[in-house]
Amino acid sequence: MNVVPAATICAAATPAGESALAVVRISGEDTARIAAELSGSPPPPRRALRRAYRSAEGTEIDDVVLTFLAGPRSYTGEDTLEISCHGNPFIVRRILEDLRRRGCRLAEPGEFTQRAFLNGRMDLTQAEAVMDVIRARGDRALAAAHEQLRGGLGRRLQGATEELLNALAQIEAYIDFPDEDLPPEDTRTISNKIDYILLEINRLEATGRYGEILRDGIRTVILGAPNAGKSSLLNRLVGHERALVSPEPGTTRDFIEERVIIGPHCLRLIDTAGFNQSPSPLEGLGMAKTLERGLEADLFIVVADATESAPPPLPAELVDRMSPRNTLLVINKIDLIPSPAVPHLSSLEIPVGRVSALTGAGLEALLEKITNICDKMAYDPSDRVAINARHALSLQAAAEALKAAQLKLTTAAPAELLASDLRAALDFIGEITGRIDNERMLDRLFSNFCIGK
Ligand SMILES: Nc1nc2c(ncn2[C@@H]2O[C@H](COP(=O)(O)OP(=O)(O)OP(=O)(O)O)[C@@H](O)[C@H]2O)c(=O)[nH]1
Ligand SMILES: [Mg+2]
Repeated sequence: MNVVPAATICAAATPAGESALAVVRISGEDTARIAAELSGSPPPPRRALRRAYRSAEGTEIDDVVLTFLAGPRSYTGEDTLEISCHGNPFIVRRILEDLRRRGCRLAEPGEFTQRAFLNGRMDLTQAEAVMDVIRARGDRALAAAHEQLRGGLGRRLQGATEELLNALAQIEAYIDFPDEDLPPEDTRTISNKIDYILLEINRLEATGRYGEILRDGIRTVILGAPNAGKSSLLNRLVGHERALVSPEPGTTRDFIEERVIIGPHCLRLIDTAGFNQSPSPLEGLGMAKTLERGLEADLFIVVADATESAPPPLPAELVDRMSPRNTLLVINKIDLIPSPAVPHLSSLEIPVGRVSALTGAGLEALLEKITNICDKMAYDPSDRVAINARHALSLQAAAEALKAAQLKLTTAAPAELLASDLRAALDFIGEITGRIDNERMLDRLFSNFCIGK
């Protein structure tokens, strides 16, 4: 691997604020020199050295641990130095100032990872997975992020890429003879290859819905009649008094959102305004927002009041979207009526939970029921990958190019036009792993990273 000498960058790798430790990282061509200056002699790689950190002017800044990693066996592929100091933002600032005086410049967001990508330490999907690992909330999200970090998506795309290259090679042979048609057996094998790639693209595209759920959490709306105990249930699930609760119907007007981990899943719980038969104008606004949220929800938790016999008054648009796979009916206030009747919600068999949001009775069983539904809708680790929106766009474009190629095969179009469709598909797939570089896309992608990563 060829690592191009690059300016030496420095940044705090840990967040600002007081903490036990903070880490400052340096990477680039002057790192070995700076590491030697700080430790008193050229440092042995991969060894933790305890030193007094003295600024270039000789002021003692902190007692630190230096770890030198020689390129290419480092995160960025370049010589890298990690400085662990006390977690004091003032110390971190002084160290960064000193490093700048020694020839470093402050890193841009994501620049360490960008270098790792540019130096061939990881492909683009792995670089994106770094952010997914940092942001993962919940075991499933973490499993998917780690799989992608290990190169799982890149490997899946490798198969499709090789098939495409084979098909292209088969066609190239005919490009130089424009008068000759592709023989029928070649047309058939190329068409089969394209079908196979389209199938693989379809499979990958299907994992996109997991991607969103994993990265943002399962959008869960809590619905029901006013006063059913929706906000009380939200508070129980998040474990603190997040939403206002009162005996007055119509307490919640605006929706309230809170993330919560249930089993291996991360849920974005959204408490909403109750649906009321004859709302005031303000309640009407709240209900319109509830409907809007409901239409884009992944999971519905419908709260029914055990003391009410009428079914929860929900708009038909929402009931139509409800099924046993995405809805849980929760009968609340079982402290008042221990064996309540189950109200009719939908013609489908919706699973039912019974709780008292007031006393907490039935909460464990309810959490289990929520987990069971989420297990089926969330990323299944056996799928190995869960693509993101950027990957989906490139896959879609690749599929379109491949379909255009299929059409050309059926109309016996010139081999050259066919080849150009396949090359386009290859480029779109290459965009995903970063084999095809597109500077603007790279800048946009890495600017989403934190500084120091
Ligand atoms: N006995 C009993 N009371 C409950 C229970 N859950 C909620 N309540 C009471 O029911 C009333 C309404 O509770 P909220 O949680 O505000 O109900 P909500 O569905 O959010 O109501 P709106 O926001 O007005 O639509 C409050 O007085 C709660 O204390 C329960 O399990 N048992
Ligand atoms: Mg409420």
